[in-house]
Amino acid sequence: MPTPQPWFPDTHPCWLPAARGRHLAAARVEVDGGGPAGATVLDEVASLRAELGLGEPAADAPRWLFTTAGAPDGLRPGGFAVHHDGADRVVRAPDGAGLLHGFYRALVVPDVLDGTVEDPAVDLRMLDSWDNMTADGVMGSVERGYAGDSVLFRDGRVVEDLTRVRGFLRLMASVGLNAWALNNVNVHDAERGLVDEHLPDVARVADLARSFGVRVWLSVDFSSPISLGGLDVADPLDERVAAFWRETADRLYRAVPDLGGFLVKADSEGRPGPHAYGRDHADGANVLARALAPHSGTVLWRCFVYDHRQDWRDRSTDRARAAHDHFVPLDGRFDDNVVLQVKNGPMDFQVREPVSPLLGALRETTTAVEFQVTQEYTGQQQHVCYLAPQWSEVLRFDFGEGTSEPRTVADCARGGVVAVSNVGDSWCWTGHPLAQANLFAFGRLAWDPRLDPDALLGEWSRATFGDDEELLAGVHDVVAGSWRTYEDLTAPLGVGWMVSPHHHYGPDVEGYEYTAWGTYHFADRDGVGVDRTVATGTGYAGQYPPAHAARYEDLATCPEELLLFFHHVGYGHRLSTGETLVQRIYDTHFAGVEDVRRRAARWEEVADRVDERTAQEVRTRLAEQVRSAQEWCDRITTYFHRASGAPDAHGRRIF
Ligand code: GCW
Repeated sequence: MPTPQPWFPDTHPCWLPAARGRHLAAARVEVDGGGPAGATVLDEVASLRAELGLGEPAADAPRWLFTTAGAPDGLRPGGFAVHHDGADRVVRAPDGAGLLHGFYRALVVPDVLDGTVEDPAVDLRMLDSWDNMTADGVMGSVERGYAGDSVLFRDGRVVEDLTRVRGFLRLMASVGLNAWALNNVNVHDAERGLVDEHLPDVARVADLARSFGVRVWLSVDFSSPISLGGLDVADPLDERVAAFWRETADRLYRAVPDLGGFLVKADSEGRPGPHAYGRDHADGANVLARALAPHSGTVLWRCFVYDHRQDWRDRSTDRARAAHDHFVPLDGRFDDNVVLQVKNGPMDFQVREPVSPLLGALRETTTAVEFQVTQEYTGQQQHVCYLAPQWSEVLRFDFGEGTSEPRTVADCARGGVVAVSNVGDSWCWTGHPLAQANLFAFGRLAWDPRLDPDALLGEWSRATFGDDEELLAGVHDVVAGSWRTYEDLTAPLGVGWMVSPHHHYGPDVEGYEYTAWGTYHFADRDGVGVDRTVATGTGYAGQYPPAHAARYEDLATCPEELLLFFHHVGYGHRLSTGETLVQRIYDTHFAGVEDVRRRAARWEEVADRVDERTAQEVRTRLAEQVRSAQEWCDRITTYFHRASGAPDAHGRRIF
């Protein structure tokens, strides 16, 4: 008999409230096959019944059969098909993960239609936790985490009670995610031991993850051969180093036979890597890949490589170019089980960036795209900022435009769709209750990049808040379009980084201007923006295929939302809508504040329709969002007013 898992009494159920599962709880549910993940379906049903106070179903209740027998040909792992047979339902899948995905689909969308076939677009759908085993005074135990501390680690070890971990895995599985990197890509002393002294704990987590159709990955430190192996080098071409990695992999796979593999941040922001030995990223990735290959493991090698000790006086170096410059020459040199993990943009998860040209440039190397669900640069779960429209835009971006071969980012990223998690041990999992929408939508888009972000918002809110149409309309008005609002307030026309250094919350127009990070906007008395053209600038625009390169190169055809990313533009320059550049900057900021006020007021119209705690947590954060929006507006309008001397056409208050 399955053990009813207590729901997590003190936590928010997210988009999986038991009340939505009455049809499943009241049914005769049978599971045929599917191993541990199949068995979880029965656990879930038992939990639903326990929570809803329902006993065993009546003998003539409708039947839900979950079976791995007779799945349609061609369904990918994790996929499922639903068939109606009178009042009975049959969910067929090739594996247990598929059964579980079908179950959760029926929980989120209770009237799942006859003939539904859901097939994931890509095999690797992953969350990367930036969780550390110990907390620091600044960020707690999650780097760039805004939802409390790690659900997995505490006081230097994996937590004993995995209840919250289970809840997290449930959220993942319910939106079709199937891979989880347990620890931060910045691997510190404590986490090195995950491949070693903490391995039994990793195995414990992997067992649990397996029952949710999720495989686990470990972030490893490239210098482990020194710190753990007692060698004097970590040179990837040194046979002793290769042996260290082989032994490490062998040990790991004895404990976790289905380990996904390694996630690696190397030669990036000071992390160790192959460059120290005069080797390149292919050498570095391949030594790990060869250790993992006998176990069918994969190396996810991050391409977030740039000079973080740049001299701001040096106008010839452009951080945006770096990933493409480093990795394109290596195309073809990576082993088959290496996947290059590329951030969605060339800089770093800004609210607006062009799509990373590297995503379309690697023809002989498997590529994965990496997004950031945690809102490091997008309001840190204090602001409502629904990011699915951004991810959707990236996934649909077509490198093949102007040619006969469509090549969207979703087509190119065959190696996986990955994101940095926004989850912590906060009451509602994501700090801001409405940030749950981002986690939900990320999973769904990884599953099917063609899904419409607005439809996903509707799907999420209905599952979370129920069928109260007035409430749903209110939630929609508070959340929809909030990405654009954050952009309007913080990143005019594609210029980024006007943010407080280090913690990245709130405005500081010149905070990054004279630093070593390669993050400049070059505002002066005449204009603002970075000339990245081939003709007169850094040449970054030339990293795109011809149709895109030409469009970005020309001030007249460059999309306005990216104008200042590609061009240094005079304040008096007339935009398509007729106003000057500086007037647009004023207008979007004043409008942004109004927009945030409207969202806060809209919440008050529906807040009494949700539970008290959610109402209050959202209210508090919206108040902070209003304050913060005003701060952004005041600082940026004032800065550009002082720089340009141009009056606001509408005579509004600038300081
Ligand atoms: O966005 C930046 C963050 C770092 C992070 C880094 C990365 C994990 O500011 O905190 O480190 O990117 O992606 O590696």
